[in-house]
Amino acid sequence: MAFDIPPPESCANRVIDCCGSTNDVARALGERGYPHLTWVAAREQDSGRGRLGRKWESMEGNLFLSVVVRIEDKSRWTWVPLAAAIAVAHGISQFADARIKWPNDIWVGGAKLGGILCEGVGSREGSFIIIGIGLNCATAPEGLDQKTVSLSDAAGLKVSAEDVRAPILAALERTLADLVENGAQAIRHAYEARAALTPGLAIEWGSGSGAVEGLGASGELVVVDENGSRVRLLAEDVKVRVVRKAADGSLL
Ligand code: BT5
Repeated sequence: MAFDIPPPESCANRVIDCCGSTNDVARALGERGYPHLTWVAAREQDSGRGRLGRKWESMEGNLFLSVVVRIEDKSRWTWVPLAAAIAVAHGISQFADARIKWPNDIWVGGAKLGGILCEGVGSREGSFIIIGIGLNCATAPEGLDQKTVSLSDAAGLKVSAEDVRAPILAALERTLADLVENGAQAIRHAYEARAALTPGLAIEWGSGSGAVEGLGASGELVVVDENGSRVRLLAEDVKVRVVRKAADGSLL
């Protein structure tokens, strides 16, 4: 079943019953000029999406949250996905010790707990970014091409979308303010403290394989490929898979 986008006035800073994708509802809010950090969440989402047209399995009881982000200095924009991931990890820290799998996955124990989809929008009201956060609070989907986990299972107690929404929004406000005021360095340090793809880890991406070096100047993942060449992976382009760990930083 497809849902029409509800009137924006009835969605701003609210939990709505259902929609196709909360990112589309937030986009409509942004296009109407709603300010920085306006959010919308849905109890049900029937066309949740990930990057590159992938599907986001959206089961009832999980968090589907999208936020309008207005940051004037566009040189900061490439850091917004990592800032969002840091905010999610901090926002759920009372329930789980989450890692960030570059660029946008939230991992617990090597399984995917959540994902973030950032979309840039140009509009007459000014350009903005939509941060879309999907988090398996109650239930994780089964039978996917990667391991998944729910926050309730990770925490060993029932955790609802209501329990995490406000802490995540508060952490997002702090992290984005940090990015605006202090620049990428603040985000880089917070990311490194929670990075799942640590230096030396052997990974594969769309067209190659190599070892992780770290983050580049724009938040891209710098890797050294099999030929010893440095390659810069951009968040919008790649799906990264861990192969196995190289303790000395070399390829295995
Ligand atoms: C993401 O994409 O991880 C970003 C997901 C963002 C979802 C939120 S929900 C609120 C807002 N509204 C939307 O429509 N989207 C955002 P990506 O890196 O492309 O990962 C997609 C992959 O994750 C899929 O191909 C599956 O392998 C896996 N996956 C799908 N649903 C999952 C789930 N519920 N839990 C864990 N993994 C999932």
